[in-house]
Amino acid sequence: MTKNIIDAGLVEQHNAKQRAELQADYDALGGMLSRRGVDIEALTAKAQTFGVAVPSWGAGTGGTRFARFPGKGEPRDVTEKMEDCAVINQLTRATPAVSLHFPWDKPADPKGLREQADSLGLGFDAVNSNTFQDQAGQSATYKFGSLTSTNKASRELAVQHNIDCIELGKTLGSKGLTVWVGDGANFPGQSNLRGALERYIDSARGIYAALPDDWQMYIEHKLFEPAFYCSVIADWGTSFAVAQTLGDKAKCLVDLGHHAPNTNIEMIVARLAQFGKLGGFHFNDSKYGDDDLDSGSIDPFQLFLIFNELADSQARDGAAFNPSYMLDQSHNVTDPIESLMSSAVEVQRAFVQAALVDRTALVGFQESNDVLQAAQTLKKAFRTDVSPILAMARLRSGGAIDPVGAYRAAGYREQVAVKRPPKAGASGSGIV
Ligand SMILES: [Mn+2]
Repeated sequence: MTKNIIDAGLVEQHNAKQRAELQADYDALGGMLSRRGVDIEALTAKAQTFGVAVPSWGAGTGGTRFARFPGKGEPRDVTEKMEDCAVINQLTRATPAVSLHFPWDKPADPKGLREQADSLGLGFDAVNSNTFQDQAGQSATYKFGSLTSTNKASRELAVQHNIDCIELGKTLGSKGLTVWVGDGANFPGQSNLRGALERYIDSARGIYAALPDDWQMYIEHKLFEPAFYCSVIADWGTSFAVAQTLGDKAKCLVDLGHHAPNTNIEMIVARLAQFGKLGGFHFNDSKYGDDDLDSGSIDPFQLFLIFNELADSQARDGAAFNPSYMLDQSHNVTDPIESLMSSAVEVQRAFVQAALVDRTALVGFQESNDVLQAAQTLKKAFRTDVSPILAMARLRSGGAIDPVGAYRAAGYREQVAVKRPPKAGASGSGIV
C-alpha cells in the first residue's frame, strides 16, 4: 500500500470541483480527434504509461554563481527530498522514479532509503556521481580535473567514487550511472586536448569494468562551464566516440541545455538513436546557455520535435528502444515542487503530441517531397491542445486534475516550512 504524503481525500475534493469541466473538454477533444481518425482513449492510455524521473537536487531551491535565495521548507536531507518527490508523483502520476546524486544524497542507511522509496511508491532511476567539487577531507583535489586530471591520485579517487556510486545504486535498485565531469581547460595551452581525452577513456574503462551486466553508463556531454575554453566531453560526437570505445553498456545522455544556442538537438537524438547509443535525457529548457529552466517553458516546439524523433525510433525499433527520461532543472525563483510538476506535465505533453503525428501521412509527404504539407503535419499535432488528455490520464491514475492547484490547496509547503527549519550543511541542490 503506497503511502500518500498529501491526504488523498483533499486531492479528491479538489478534483471533484473540476471533474465536470474536464469531462466536457475531454469529450469535445475526443470528438475532434475522432474526425481525424484518432481514438482519444488510446492516447489517454498511452499518456498513463509515461514516466520521467525527478532529480533529487531539483527539490531544493537552486541558485546561480551569484547567489541562492532559499525557499521555505526546503528538504534538508535525502529522506525529505523523497517526500517531496512523492508529492510530485502523487499529483502528476508521471514521475515514478527519482534520480539521486552522490555524495549529496548518500544515505546513512541505504536499505532504509529503499524501504522509504518502496513505501512511497517510488523507484530509482540512474544515480549521478559528483567529481566536479571536492568533499571535505578529500585526499586529492579535482581543481584541475577528475577523470582526466594529470594527477594520478585525483583520477583514481574519481574512478573509485563512481564505483562506490554503482555499489550504492545496486542496493537501491538503480540500473544506471550518469557520469558528467566538468573537466576541461580555461586557457589555451592549459591542457593537451588529445591527452585529456585519452585519460578520460582510461579512467572511464575502470568505471565501466565495475558496471553490472544489466546496468548502463550514461555519458553526459556539455559544451562549456565550468571549463570556459574547452570541455573534455563537450559534444555528442565525443560522447558517442567514448560510448563506442567503452562498449554496449555505455550510452550517451542528452541534456537539452548542454549545447550551443540553435543547435538542432532533435537531429542529435535521431543520430544517437540510429546507432543504438541514445541512453537518456536530462530535460530542461534554456534561452542562452545551460539555463536549467523548466521544461517546455521557452521552446516547447523543440521538445515536441525531440519527442517526434523518439516516436519515430520507437516505431522503427520497438521495445528495444527505451531511453531513460529524467528532468534536470534548477529552480531559483519558483517553488521547486511546482516547477517539477509543471515540467513533468510539459514533457508528457510533448510525448502525447508526438503520438498524435499522422506518421503515414508524414511519410507520404516526405516521399513525394510535399514540403509544406509535411511541415503542416507536424504542426497539426503540435497545435493540438492535449491538456484534457493529460488531466484525464492523471485523474484515472489517481492524481490531480490540476496538480499545482491541488498542491496549493493542500498547504503542503506551509506545513513543511514548520517541520523543516533551515539547518546548516543541508545536502546539495543546484545546477548540474
Ligand atoms: Mn544534466
